[in-house]
Amino acid sequence: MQPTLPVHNRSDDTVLTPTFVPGPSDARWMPPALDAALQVRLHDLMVKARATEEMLIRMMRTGHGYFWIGGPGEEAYGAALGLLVHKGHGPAYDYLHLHYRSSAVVLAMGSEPIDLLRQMRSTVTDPYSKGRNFVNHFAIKPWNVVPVTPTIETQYLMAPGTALMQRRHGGIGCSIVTGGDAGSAEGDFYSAMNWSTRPGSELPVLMLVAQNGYGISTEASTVQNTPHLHQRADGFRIRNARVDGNDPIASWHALVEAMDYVRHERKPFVLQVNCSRLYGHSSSSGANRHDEPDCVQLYEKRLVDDGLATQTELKLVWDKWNSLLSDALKVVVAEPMPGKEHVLQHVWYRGPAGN
Ligand SMILES: Cc1ncc(C[n+]2csc(CCOP(=O)(O)OP(=O)(O)O)c2C)c(N)n1
Repeated sequence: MQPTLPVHNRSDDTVLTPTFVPGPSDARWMPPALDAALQVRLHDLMVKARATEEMLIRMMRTGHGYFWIGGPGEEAYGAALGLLVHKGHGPAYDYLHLHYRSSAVVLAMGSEPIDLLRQMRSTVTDPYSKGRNFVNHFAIKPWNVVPVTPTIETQYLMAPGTALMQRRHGGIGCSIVTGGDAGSAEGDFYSAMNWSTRPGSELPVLMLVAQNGYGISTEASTVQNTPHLHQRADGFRIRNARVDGNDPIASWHALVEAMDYVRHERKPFVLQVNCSRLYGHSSSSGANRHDEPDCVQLYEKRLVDDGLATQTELKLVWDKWNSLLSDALKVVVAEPMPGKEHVLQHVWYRGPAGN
């Protein structure tokens, strides 16, 4: 028997209107204007993601979860990306092949923080894996978010698969794939670029490489002979660019330019986003705070300097999300873990006890 989900107050302000409503011919992609309201909204979403990640780390430290890995430091470009996704189900919409630092992306798309807490604690109410996978491993079928894999970079080579379908389907939907700099040294990254550029069969894939300078404890400069990994795309004649991923405004504009190209030219684009890894690799390296540029702090200073927010208003945003997260934790700690009756659910096994 499936447990009944407890009622949880949803944070209604996370419900987003679609960035683009497809017309009969999917005429032209129209990203929303980055006006003052949207700049403030970007901050709200970045804090939503940061506060959620810091709660996940607290859960790991206090016995409400085991292993933590996540995205503090990737909120700026992540929030911008989440808002720009053409969100929906099926080939007319974007497919997302994300990695384990993509919390800001799915939270900006409208996911609820409580669901990340559920996966952190491995409760049966975890909507992404029913308590089977570790945190930040999303799978959201109604939004074409394909399951995040713990194996790094395999997602790069899956993206051309959904993009091939989208090429045949037509329209403006594209396949978006994110990953890290170390993983981009692996063969899947190069195979993905090759599959996306077969003459006459070019594919609408937006490939993002988050350059944080490390692969676990290995410095990037000891593995690849350039920090400008986007230039690897030159060899495949793929259009490419690099942006300060700690700057949500710059990231927004870079993403709009790249997406506009991929959606309408139906060809790939490689975008490198330089960002920080604020709590190290994962709980296996301690999940302690590192002294690197903090995109949320940088953006808050800018919002105040530009007269778009006051310190008091910024604090209210933090208070709102921290309070929502505390309430969410109280709900999640009371939820059940998977039982033996769940073992054969949602698996390929088709026997008497399966479904
Ligand atoms: C195929 C594969 N090889 C190795 C690993 C072990 N591993 C996990 S994370 C990681 C480093 C990834 O670094 P990077 O791609 O730069 O991403 P980051 O964690 O820095 O965001 C490695 C080697 C793995 N999970 N999968």
